[in-house]
Amino acid sequence: MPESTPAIVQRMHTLHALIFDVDGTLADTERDGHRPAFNHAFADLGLDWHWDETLYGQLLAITGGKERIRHYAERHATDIAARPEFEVLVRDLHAAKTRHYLRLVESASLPLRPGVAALIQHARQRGLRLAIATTTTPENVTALLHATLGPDAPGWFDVIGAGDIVPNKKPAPDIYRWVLDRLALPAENCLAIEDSANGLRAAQAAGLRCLVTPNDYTASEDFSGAWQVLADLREVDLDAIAAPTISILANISG
Ligand code: XBP
Ligand code: MG
Repeated sequence: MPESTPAIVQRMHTLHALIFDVDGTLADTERDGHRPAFNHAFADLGLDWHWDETLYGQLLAITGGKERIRHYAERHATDIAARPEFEVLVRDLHAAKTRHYLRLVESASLPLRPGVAALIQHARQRGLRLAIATTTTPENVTALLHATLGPDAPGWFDVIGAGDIVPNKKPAPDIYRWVLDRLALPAENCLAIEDSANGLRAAQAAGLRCLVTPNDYTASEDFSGAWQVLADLREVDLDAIAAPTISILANISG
């Protein structure tokens, strides 16, 4: 063999876990769930704020409900944002909103998106581990899983990473790194499933391949670098996803 034949160093990766985003991925929760819950909370606390579908779509650029309230007030209600007790108001608004959202979820008015339940069941049958990495409040996750997949469903997920458990929300990678750490798995053995550019960026920054299933609010976003972009999870070929992949680590000249 010629002296300078490069040795190709390869590494096989097998899929061990699926890491699901929640809002917009598991279910279309934003327009008809979180948005009316915010509006009910504004009314409860005597504010004349109203987030219609168009405005809410713009506000979704800001992840995290408390962060979204703060962002809105600092631009559209500066007098209120300037109050010394503004942070107390944000906390009270978000607590009220979460109560309204949980009632909506528990009324089973937010179904899973197509293909989600089947993929979760198929992944469990194949012995893949499941996890959640979301910006939303933890009790919103368990309530949605309970309402759509039954009381045992939260226990199917080895790790549920949600909300304020990390300092920086998506598109920062914090929540995905937190979940990978608790799964005790390297990123290359996992696949993230997202609906938005913020979520894709967070997964990418954590070194994860990311499958994107856009929804009405995110359809026009930039999904550059996504591993796959599918209309919904009915199109997922789990056999293809779970097949070992090879990455070329280096070409080392002899
Ligand atoms: C979506 C979000 C969340 C929800 C509102 O989370 O950004 O903030 O819009 O939920 P993801 P909270 O797509 O990561 O699931 O009010 O509880 O934050
Ligand atoms: Mg999402």
